[in-house]
Amino acid sequence: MLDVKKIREGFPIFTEQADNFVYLDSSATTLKPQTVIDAVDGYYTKYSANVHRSIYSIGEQATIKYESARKKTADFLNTDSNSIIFTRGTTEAINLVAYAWGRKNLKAGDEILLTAMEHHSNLVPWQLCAKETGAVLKHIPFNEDGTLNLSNPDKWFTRKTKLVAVIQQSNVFGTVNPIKDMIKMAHNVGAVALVDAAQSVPHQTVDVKGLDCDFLAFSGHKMLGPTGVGVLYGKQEILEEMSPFMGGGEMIRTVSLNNSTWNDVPWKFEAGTPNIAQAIGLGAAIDYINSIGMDQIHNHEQELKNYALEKIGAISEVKVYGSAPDRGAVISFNVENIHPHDLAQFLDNDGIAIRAGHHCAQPIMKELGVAATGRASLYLYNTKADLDRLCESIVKTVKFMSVRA
Ligand code: C6P
Repeated sequence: MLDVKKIREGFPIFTEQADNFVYLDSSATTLKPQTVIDAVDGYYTKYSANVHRSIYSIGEQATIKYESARKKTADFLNTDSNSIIFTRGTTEAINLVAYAWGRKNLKAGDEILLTAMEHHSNLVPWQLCAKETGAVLKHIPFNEDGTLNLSNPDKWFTRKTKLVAVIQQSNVFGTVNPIKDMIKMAHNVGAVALVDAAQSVPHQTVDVKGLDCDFLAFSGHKMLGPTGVGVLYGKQEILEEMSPFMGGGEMIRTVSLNNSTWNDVPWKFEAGTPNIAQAIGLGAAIDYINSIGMDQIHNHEQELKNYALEKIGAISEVKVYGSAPDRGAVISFNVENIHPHDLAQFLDNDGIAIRAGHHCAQPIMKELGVAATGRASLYLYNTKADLDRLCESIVKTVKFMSVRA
């Protein structure tokens, strides 16, 4: 059992905000513990120098801390440091692959296999790539319960499939997809497999060696870290073969007026002064998660999710989207006759933050036949009392709206 009271004491926002503050939007971004804020602040106040170039003490200190954040990230994913590229976030990590791998390796007629439940960040980069290369996009559909329809894998995984890019945990349904099986199916047809792990790495143990994925992307700010830092994991032999994504300082070995040679992986993909403070903050976030224990966090979230589904499901005016047996603590729902934006506004009046909108997954909304949904997403600092407050406020809003109708 997590000591949530103690955990909340380590998050200054709970002191700064009013007593009735309930945060249920961790899929968008998480709150930050003091240890992460201190790590970022410590870089700026104590050793604010550039990395990999400064031959003086604070420059060396900054380099050591930056590279040690890479090592922590690598250990967290069960891999080696040279497979970890710091990016600005999941979006940039996927774009890096679409530009630096996709444009070099895909040609007309090749198939890029995605799913119909991808976030825009794992759709749009491939649309751009397909337009330029002539590759064809295919999308595995989802069932009514929010699980992928994998009943006919041979239809999707073919000799033409060259890249499979799949979300590990849906940011709308919470569904945890059978990613390991899908990576195997991708490899069986000779395709490369990318995992969008933006919503999974913060909530469950992810072992890239065990999964055998070729690429995996996630964001620091969704796992207690700062904004402006994310990670692309790539198998080293694939990264070595790839051309750089962006050109500039850091990523070069030699430059002449007309030609350049490249730095080693992973620095080949980190052009310009990197996001030093943010990467160090991500390292502190990983320390924090390790100190609590990922299994404990996961179990706590699962317990809250079951409680939430039971309580929200008991409100007759509420429709919950998705009922996959294996799902994370993300619950999308609508309330009869109330637009989700109105609902979010009413909940905000009670101090409760949920997200309302299309969640950057417009194709899912289209399939569900709705413009938007409300969404409650949970993390280690949430409690059953938060969910009681959510349900009370929904019921109050339903009553208020029905009196006015
Ligand atoms: N989803 C949500 O509220 P960035 O913006 O690059 O840090 O993450 C993009 C992203 C990619 N994949 C998935 C599965 C995601 O959930 C997200 C971000 C947020 O659901 C903001 S739209």
